Amino acid sequence: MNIQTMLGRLMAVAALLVFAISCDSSDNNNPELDLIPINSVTVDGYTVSLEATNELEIGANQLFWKIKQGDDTITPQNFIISPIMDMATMSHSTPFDQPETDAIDDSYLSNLAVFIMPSGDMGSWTINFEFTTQSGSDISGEMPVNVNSSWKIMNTEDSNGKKYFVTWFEPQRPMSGNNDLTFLVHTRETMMNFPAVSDAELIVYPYMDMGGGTGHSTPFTPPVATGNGFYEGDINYSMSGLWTTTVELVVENDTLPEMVFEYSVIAK
Ligand SMILES: [Cu+2]
Repeated sequence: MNIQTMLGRLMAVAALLVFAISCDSSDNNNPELDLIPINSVTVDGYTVSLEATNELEIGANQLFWKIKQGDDTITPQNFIISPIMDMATMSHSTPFDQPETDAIDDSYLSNLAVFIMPSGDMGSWTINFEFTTQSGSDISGEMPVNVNSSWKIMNTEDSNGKKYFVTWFEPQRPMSGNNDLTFLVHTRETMMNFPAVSDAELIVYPYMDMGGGTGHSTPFTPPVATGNGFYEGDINYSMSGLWTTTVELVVENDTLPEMVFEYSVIAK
C-alpha cells in the first residue's frame, strides 16, 4: 500500500468518525438549558442571578445561579443558599440541596429546591445566599422569590404528628402513553431541616373517573426507592383527561393517611 492510499483510507476513517460524532451530538436528547430569569440581586458589585425552566412553584424546582462581576461570570470558592418562608408567627425552610456546578452548563451553579408552600397572604419566600470570591471576599445577600401554587406536592403525617411531603417529580406534563413516574419524599425534622426519606414505600393507584359511577386505572410500574428521596417507576396513561393518583406512604410499617394528586393528562 503506498502512502497516498494509506492517507486516503485514514481520511475516510476520520470522515466516518466525524460523521458518527456529529450525528450523535445532533441527537434530540442533546441537552440544552432553556431558562427564564427569576430574580437578581447586586451586592458589593457582584450580581447574583437566579434562573429556572419555569416560574417557581410548590413542588420540585431546579434553580440555576450565576454570579457576575460587571460582565464577567465569576466562579466563587463556595456558594451556599438558605430558602426561608417568613410567616406571621414563625418562619421555616423547605427541602433543598446546595448548589453545585451545573452538569450541562458550567457557567451555572444549580440545585433542586422543593417548595412546600406558595407565596401569598400566609407568608413570603426569601433565598439567603453567601459566597466567598477567589480573592477571599465574603459576600452575602437575600433574594425575594415568588412561589406559585401547583398540584405537585402533598403532605401527610404519622400518628406522632411527624410531617411527610410527597412531591410529584415526573412527569411534569403528563401525556397519554408512557411516562416516567417519579416521586420525591421528605420529612420535617425541624422547621429548618427537611431531609430526604429513602426507606419508605409508596403505594400508588392511578384512576380516571368516567362518570356515572364508572372509572378505570391504567398500567403502571410502582415507584421504588433509588436514593436521595427519589422513587422511580413508570405509567402508561390509556386516556387523556382528568386523572387522580392516590399515594399512600408506608414508613416503618405504618401506612400514613393517603394523599390524592389530581391533574390533567394531555393527548400526545
Ligand atoms: Cu409557610
